Amino acid sequence: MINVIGLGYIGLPTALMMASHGMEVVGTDCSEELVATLNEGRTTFKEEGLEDLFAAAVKAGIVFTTDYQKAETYIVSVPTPYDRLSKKVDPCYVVAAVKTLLEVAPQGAVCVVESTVSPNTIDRFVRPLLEEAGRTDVALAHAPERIIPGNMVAELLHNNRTVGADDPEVGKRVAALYASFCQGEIALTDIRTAEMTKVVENTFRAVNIAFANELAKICRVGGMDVGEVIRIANKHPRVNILKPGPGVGGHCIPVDPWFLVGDYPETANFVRLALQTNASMPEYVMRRTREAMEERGIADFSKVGVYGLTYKEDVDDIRESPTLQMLESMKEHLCGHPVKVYDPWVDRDEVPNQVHSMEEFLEGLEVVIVMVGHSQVKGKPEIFGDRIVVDPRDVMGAGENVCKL
Ligand code: SAJ
Repeated sequence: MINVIGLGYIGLPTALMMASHGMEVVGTDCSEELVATLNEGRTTFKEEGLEDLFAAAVKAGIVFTTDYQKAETYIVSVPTPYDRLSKKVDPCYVVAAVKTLLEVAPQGAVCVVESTVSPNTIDRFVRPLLEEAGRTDVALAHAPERIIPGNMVAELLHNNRTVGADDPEVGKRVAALYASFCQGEIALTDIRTAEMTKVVENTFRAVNIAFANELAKICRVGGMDVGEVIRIANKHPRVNILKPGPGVGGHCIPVDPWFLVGDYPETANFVRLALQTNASMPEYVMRRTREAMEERGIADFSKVGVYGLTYKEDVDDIRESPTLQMLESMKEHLCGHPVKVYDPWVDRDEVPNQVHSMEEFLEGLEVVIVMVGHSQVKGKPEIFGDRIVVDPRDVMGAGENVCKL
């Protein structure tokens, strides 16, 4: 039996995938509310293909509970926040999960950590737990997740994966488990290397986006179209620059690279600068909006609305979203009058002055900042009528009223 610990954005699809591929799976989460929702037959977030996968897993007999089980294999997929001051990974949830599973794990069980951790976290914080509990019979492995929100189900099936283990035989057993649904290649390595590759992958993306964002600023000063520059440069067979935008959000790309900076402050200079560049973008969009307003003689910020609250298009996740970052920096400029915000993917009230329909949103607005290119508006500037559209993601197409980064 497999006990998946943590049923969030990664644990839930993973548990469902395993159950729907014939494995006996129990999903455990500390949130009674979340477990109750799943047991009522409802998924806890929106994701392409998740409903069908959920139905297949329920049919196959998946169980959701708050209790840890006696299982041959544990998959730990709990959050790993970072400490905002030290920038280091905070392994408290992983530690708590492993401590609890050790209380019930049978002899020789395998504990696979899927949560993203920085290199050495397992050696420093998890391995000692086994020793303290007198449970060195439990084998450790690390199989960092790689799936992208918005395409999680397809990526679970097709992405290559990494499995790090102390014992190559354990590595092979864990790889065989993933291979029952994963059609990608599964690389076997040791635990530290697996930890490092995960952080490196997200750091690579953060650095590439930072380069694109810096190019956007350079092109603005130099009077060039950054979109066209990148499009043409990317025709080179060895160049692949990502897209500039209003900042970088989500729980991974703006967070994981800090683990390297936190652990290697003397050496990770380039990474630090990339993160700072990305973090400067929401404020940059604000300034760009002011410029666009000044050019058209608009001074009143109550005429400005922000479209999009999630960290990227067509997902409902708002963690670390550029919009939240921008609203925070706007507070100073707005003297306590929050701008109107609308996101069709976010039903719940998350920020002040959030509205829940496009009609209500557009009423009285002269300027719309499109922070997220949801399919609802992508390529459809007519939705915003003759309003000024600030378009930091370059998703609205060309238009007299459209202002790019
Ligand atoms: N973004 C840009 N420009 C781009 C691409 C993205 O500004 O060209 C922004 C997005 O709008 C968003 C942020 O970056 O705000 C991050 O989004 P993303 O789509 O790049 O990545 P995530 O955070 O959804 O998922 C990443 C993925 N990592 C890599 O592609 C290396 C995913 O495979 C990981 O599983 C995930 O992090 C994770 O959980 O670690």
